[in-house]
Amino acid sequence: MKLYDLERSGNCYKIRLLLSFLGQAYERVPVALDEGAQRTPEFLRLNPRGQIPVLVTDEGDAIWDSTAILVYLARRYGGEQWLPGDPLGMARVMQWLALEQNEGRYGTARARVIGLNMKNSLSQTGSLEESRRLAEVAFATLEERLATHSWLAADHPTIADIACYPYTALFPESGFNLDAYPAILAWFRRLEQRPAYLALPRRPAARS
Ligand SMILES: N[C@@H](CCC(=O)N[C@@H](CS)C(=O)NCC(=O)O)C(=O)O
Repeated sequence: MKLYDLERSGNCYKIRLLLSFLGQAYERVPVALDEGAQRTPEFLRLNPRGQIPVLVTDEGDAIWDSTAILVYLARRYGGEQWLPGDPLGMARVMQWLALEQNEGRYGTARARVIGLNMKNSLSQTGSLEESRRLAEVAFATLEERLATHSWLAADHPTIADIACYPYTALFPESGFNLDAYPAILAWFRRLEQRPAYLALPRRPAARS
């Protein structure tokens, strides 16, 4: 397998974290976003959206979008653990993946990149106020579940936890802490204590 990625990308980190939990070997192909490598004709043949991560499977199939790649890896290598196959179990996971790609991406992740004054395609799509409002919806939804359960979608970690973890855990880098959400903070610690956990790609000047 080949993963087209970049160390600092939270979406790429989701894939690296699942691959680590699954114990799967893979080759990393760095994509220099700062140099526009995601817009070359060669890369656009892999992902017409011009985004990382992209996974090329052992059979040579290219899969783009972190959610799709998590689904593929979970079912291909993870049995029933990371993405249960029963209708309700699968739906329970998918609802958290939807939260991550909506309130997570346009709330938590965007509030962070705007707060850090990062100029990238995500930070240009909306305001800090709108992003923080959505981030609070994401945090309240996570906190409500985690106040009474250890994991988001089942009684064990799934790709729901892997998808929602990185941008939530990186959010304090933008200068706002998550102290109002003790269940979320306890969930970070549970995930971070698991064997084969991979450290988050924190910014050198990170505040927490
Ligand atoms: N929904 C996509 C978002 C992917 C995404 O935003 N990737 C960023 C890096 S974290 C990227 O490639 N940005 C390059 C650009 O937009 O030019 C996913 O989950 O994979």
